[in-house]
Amino acid sequence: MSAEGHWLLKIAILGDDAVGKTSIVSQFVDNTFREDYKATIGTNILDKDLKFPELNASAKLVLWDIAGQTQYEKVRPGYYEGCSGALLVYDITRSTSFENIPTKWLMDYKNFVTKDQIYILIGNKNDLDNQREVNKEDGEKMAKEIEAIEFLETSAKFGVNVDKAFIKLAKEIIKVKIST
Ligand code: G3D
Ligand code: MG
Repeated sequence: MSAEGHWLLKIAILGDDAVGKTSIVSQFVDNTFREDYKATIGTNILDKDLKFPELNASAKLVLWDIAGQTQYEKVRPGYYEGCSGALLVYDITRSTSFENIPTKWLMDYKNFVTKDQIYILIGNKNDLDNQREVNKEDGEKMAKEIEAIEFLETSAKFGVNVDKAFIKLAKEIIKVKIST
């Protein structure tokens, strides 16, 4: 394999409780969506391999999915250690989850991860358009403001844009790592 080689990328999945973090990760890793919702206990760590022939590279994405009821303050430093990027997730049917992105999740990420600040903004549950509280335009606007590399609306339930989000994020991280 070339010098670009194989990358191990730790990705944090951040956002309020019940925005769909665990559902997004299981859709990406297992192509499944579970209706019988069991709150994540502690931190779920799952991985998935991706290939990027156009970059002559491959990656193992190690996905850290934290639970809301975890004593977040205690686990936080370890959670962010060695992180290469993040998915910042809100729920399009809950505006408070959107408002917490810059004030809580991004601030936290930036406090702990100083080196690699590559993240994507995700508006999840876009299959619930009739319950929508956050416009797509507002999502796009926030993504620009916080300098996210991309904004996507996803449906973890139907697998919409989920793979795309992880592939885009990983690819950007690798590009930056190759060039530095
Ligand atoms: P979390 O890990 O961020 O806490 P979960 O969130 O993945 O556990 O999801 C919280 C709830 O939202 C679950 O419903 C889950 O089924 C639902 N959900 C997640 N993603 C989507 C989506 O894209 N569309 C829809 N319609 N629902 C979604 P319950 O009812 O089990 O609490
Ligand atoms: Mg969860």
